[in-house]
Amino acid sequence: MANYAVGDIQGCFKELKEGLELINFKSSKDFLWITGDLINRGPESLKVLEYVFKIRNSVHIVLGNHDLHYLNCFFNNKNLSDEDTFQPQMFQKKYLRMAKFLLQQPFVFSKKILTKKKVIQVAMVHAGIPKNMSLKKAETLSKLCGLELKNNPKKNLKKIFEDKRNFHSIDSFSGLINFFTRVRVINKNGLPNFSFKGRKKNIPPNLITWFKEENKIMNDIDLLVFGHWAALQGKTDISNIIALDTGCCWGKDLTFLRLEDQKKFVVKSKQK
Ligand SMILES: [Mn+2]
Repeated sequence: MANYAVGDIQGCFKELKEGLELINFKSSKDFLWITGDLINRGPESLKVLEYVFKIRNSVHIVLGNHDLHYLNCFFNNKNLSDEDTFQPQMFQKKYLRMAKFLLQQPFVFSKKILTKKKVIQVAMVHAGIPKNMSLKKAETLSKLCGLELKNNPKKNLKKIFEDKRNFHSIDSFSGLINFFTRVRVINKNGLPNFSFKGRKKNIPPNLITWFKEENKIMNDIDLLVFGHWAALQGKTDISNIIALDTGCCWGKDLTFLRLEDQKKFVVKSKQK
């Protein structure tokens, strides 16, 4: 039995299947950790969603911004943008159970796993974790946000995208979800700046990556995996905070990480 984390799949179904073959993934005994953004931008979101749903008892998922965008379009009949690549069938009534399945997924997930030598605590988030947040606090807040979403998907999904007043407050429902699912850089007060999306070397002087300075959550865990920021090219320069989005839908790679020994397995993208 092994645990494999995979970075942002974003509808790249062929690469996902190739990677699962490469690691010899067996849904009867292994677990696949998915860092969020399962769908959108790539060509086969529907197939990815159906496949992940099929093996749902063997996956751990955290929600990403594209997953939330899909849910917002689904529950609020929002119009798609020109860049969205969802299949039209994904909005039919019969996909309600898959949309509901996605809606149940957390923003922060953690589990203890057994390596050759010891038990380690591993956590996963799509984009990042606020600085002064213990694992317990992050998971509790993730659960509370999830409950609000499930209680009123229409109203609260809309809030995540439209409550712009609170986007930069990690004390609010929409601000915290935006942090968990969209952060890349923060200011000196630990608050997110959502406009910068580039490479690490181009970060403006008043901003830093969310993981650069000490993060409280790292006192509680041995390893943190995240996705979302393809321009990092898998590099954080911190050995136990691992970036797994390597831009598969942009023609780069899909990266898998075996959590037990942190060995990486890489599949070349078939996208242009
Ligand atoms: Mn993302």
